[in-house]
Amino acid sequence: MAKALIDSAFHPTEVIALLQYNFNRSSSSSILTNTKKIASWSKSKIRCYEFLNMTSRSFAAVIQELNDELRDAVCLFYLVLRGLDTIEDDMTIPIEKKVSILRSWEEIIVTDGWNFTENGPNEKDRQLLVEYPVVIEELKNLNKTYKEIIFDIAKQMGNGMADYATNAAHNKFGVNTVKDYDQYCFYVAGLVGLGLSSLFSASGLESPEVGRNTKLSISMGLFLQKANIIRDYLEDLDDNRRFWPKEIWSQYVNDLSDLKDPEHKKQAINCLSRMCLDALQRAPDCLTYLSNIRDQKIFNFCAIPQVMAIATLAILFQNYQVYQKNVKIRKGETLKLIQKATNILNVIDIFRHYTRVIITKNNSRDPNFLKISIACGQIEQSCQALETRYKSLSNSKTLNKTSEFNLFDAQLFILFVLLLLVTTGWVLNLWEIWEEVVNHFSRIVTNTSSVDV
Ligand code: D9A
Repeated sequence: MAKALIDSAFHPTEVIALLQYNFNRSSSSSILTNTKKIASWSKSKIRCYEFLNMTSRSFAAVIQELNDELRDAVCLFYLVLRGLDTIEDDMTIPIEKKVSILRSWEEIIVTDGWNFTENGPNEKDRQLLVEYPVVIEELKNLNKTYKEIIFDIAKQMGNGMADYATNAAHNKFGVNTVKDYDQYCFYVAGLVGLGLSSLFSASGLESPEVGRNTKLSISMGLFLQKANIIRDYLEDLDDNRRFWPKEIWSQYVNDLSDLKDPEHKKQAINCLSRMCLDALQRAPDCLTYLSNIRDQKIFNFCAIPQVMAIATLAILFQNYQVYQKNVKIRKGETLKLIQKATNILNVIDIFRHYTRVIITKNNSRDPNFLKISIACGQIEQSCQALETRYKSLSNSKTLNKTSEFNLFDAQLFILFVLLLLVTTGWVLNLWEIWEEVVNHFSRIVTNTSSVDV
């Protein structure tokens, strides 16, 4: 908390968000503290939610806000994916074994009592796989439609991951072409978007259209995954994972690892721009997707990761530190984004803001300068079009935009300075009155003393 406050010291609105967050923390974000609600829950269901809460707290919190039925489906979908990820990620599992598990994931998740205890001790979700029978048990309780969606995605993702795990060239040299990069991201993230959209439509809370528009759903996953892959360059390279496609980095350096070499600084920045450009091209689809969402809880769940991704891209862009350390958005900024991302107009504002940050950082000497300008222009255009459509639609109805005070840092700063001026003026004024009083009395004293003399 103290570090977060110091990081945000020059951003008063973030300080406020941090303080609010710490105030409200006692009214916890986990559903497990709602004893009335979970009184009837089975042990395995409670354990599933415990596992969910062991992952990111803020993300787990928005999942738990979803409507009850959908919430269970999304929670289990998340744990099914997390299990798969934990197998794929673990470099200590022999390849044949890994591939056989990945390929049979669809059967595994309906096999009573299946668990896996051979993860390396450093695998952070090791315990989930040790206790996997709780997930398998709870999957049985979902309705048929949800189950079918989850099994179908599990099957495709497991097979896609297995293809990559057995691809010798991929293991040695990493992702090759931009097309391969898109395909890899499709397996690990695009499919998640597809699965979730199908679950939303199946719940009846969203129209069938949300599930049918596959391009938009895939972009939702790709945008998040690509922002992560750019951010995690250093961490992934240290673990010998190479997700940046050779087709891109080979235009700048001879080996992916050369990018972090200070002697290639200029090339590294240009390569980073090219990677950001690739990710930014997904942003208009994400905005369109979000504009089609009707349910408030689903909206929050979908919008928060997206606004974090655009904010992340904005600080990564033209930032050489990507090659030196783990660059992250400030905790205060994150909280502010979470608070604000509750309706499409606010989300449009946020995307506009960070797009402008990127435009300001864009460098005319960068080989991708023009393409980046165009990509940003397209995001702004989507913002404009969706805003117009939304405003004319809700003109007659009550506008859903929260009429909360939205002070900017600059405005707050000015307010602060004014306050300072007023108080100093007041203090000085008091001081003058005080001086006068003192003068007055001293004159009386001197007068009386002169009379005495
Ligand atoms: C998501 Cl069920 C993810 N991934 C995320 C998180 O958001 C997406 C994994 C499993 C599920 C959902 C997500 C959320 C809402 C709607 C979505 C969607 O599509 C319509 O997925 C596309 O990152 C992982 C993939 C990108 C691989 C899909 C958000 C999340 N954030 C992390 C922050 C981080 O940096 O990883 O997990 C966190 O809060 O810890």
